[in-house]
Amino acid sequence: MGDVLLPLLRGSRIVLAGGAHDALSARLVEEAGFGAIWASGFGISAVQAVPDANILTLTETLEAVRRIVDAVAIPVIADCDNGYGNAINVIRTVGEFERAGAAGLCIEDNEFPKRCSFYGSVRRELVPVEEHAGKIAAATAARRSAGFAVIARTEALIAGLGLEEALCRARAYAEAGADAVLVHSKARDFAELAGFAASWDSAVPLVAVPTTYPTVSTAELEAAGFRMAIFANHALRAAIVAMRDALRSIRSTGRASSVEDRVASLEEVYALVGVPELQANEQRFLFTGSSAPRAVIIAAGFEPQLMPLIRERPKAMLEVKGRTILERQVTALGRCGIRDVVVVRGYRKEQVTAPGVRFVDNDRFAETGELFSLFCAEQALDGPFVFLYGDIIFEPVIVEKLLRARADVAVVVDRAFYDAYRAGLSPGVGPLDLVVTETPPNGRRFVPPEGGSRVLRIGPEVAPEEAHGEFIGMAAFSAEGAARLRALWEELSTGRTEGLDRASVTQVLQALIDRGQAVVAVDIHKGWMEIDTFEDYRRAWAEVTR
Ligand code: SPV
Ligand code: MG
Repeated sequence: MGDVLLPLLRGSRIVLAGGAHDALSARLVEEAGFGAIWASGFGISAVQAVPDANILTLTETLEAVRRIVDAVAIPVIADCDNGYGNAINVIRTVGEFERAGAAGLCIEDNEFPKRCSFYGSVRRELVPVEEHAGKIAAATAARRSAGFAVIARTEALIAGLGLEEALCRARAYAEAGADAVLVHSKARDFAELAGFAASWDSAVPLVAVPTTYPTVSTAELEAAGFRMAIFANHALRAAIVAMRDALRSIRSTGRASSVEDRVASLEEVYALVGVPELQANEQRFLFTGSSAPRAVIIAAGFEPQLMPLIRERPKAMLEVKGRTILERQVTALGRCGIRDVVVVRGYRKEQVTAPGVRFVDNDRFAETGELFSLFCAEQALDGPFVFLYGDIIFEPVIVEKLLRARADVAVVVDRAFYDAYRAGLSPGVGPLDLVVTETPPNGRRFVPPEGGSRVLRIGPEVAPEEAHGEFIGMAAFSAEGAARLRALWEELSTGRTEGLDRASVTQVLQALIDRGQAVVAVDIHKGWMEIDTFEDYRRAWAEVTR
């Protein structure tokens, strides 16, 4: 992180530094667009619930700074109070904080132990100017990189020693080699510091901390000659107000919902702490424990025909006799050895839960289709996988049969449709995903060919009278099949294929077939149901066992 702060301090524009007290607040400072982090001794002490008075040791502050540095890419200035002792202590302090990755540090001329500049009724004494100048010289001599910024801070105005003393100290520290001088003030307005800046006759840049004179603008600070403004404790103070407010509200109302609209969503927390990275790394590096493929369940869509049943939760979370559809699916997959299950959520995603599964979100579910949802889980498609819709209940034996298929792409086809349609049973409402294979199930008895029959056509365009069966919304891809699917997605995306965002899974299966890919039917005869309508849901309750 060396070499990044000094050019900022020596630039012509003022740099804004946000105070952070831990890694998360540092991320928020960075997210808000500040140019640097001030690792605040006041804040780092406050989150341990101790005063800012050298109560915490160098080691404790160093640990906090290390975590802050690890969490952000912008330069971090370590607030090192008085350097934790004399010039000899400062040598070690510089070594430690530079090695921890700080871009620079700040050392103030308070005696050890220091007291926060704003505390009233406490002893306040400064070390002699020569002593502090010696500490600054020691700091610049101890740094390994010349880019590691040493900021000297004078508390002369805080201690009531007046402008002349402040200028004299600041000049001495600049001459001792400081890269910048922080001149601290607890005046209620900017006049005191403006007076200081007007008399400042050195090229060494000035730093201000507008805490007690908050009405000054950064433009005014810049015009007065300051090159850095540190907003040292505002994130911490904002957090205290928000935490207190939320806790009191929950306590008085007895309900967490009373604060739901003013707390960060869990997803926001996940994003801040790097859960997407964790998920990606799991997929890259974790051994899943077996050679079983993973399963990808698409449960993102909103289906208006099921309102108001799905007002509060998506279809996959509907309960059938005490267990949700998703839970039933996960259990059935688990019985077949599939433990790595990825669920693509969208509509009411916060309601989608199931033990032991991983989630991927399709936040554009309202304007996208199944294929888009499937490719939201693209990282899960880098090996063999079973695909299924989030609205089917099925016997585990169907998955077992599918897993035994030796095909790169296999789809489960219910041959009962053929007989039921010919027996005059209604095919149901809405378009069905029907299938034409190369072997029509002629006659009363039928044994599919070894290895399954190839699918010729699949999707809602297949008319019931020509269909040989119904696709149940479950398919398996070998590693090779998955690679072909990904290649096709890549081809269609690159070609900006019209309607791709809304494409269905059967459309992509048909596109694979049209490109010569063998898609094999795994035949079943009943043993599953789809929840697409109220009537389906009612039937599921009547027929499914607990
Ligand atoms: C800190 O944030 O710890 C500082 C700035 O040193 S101040 O609290 O304003 O002294
Ligand atoms: Mg401090």
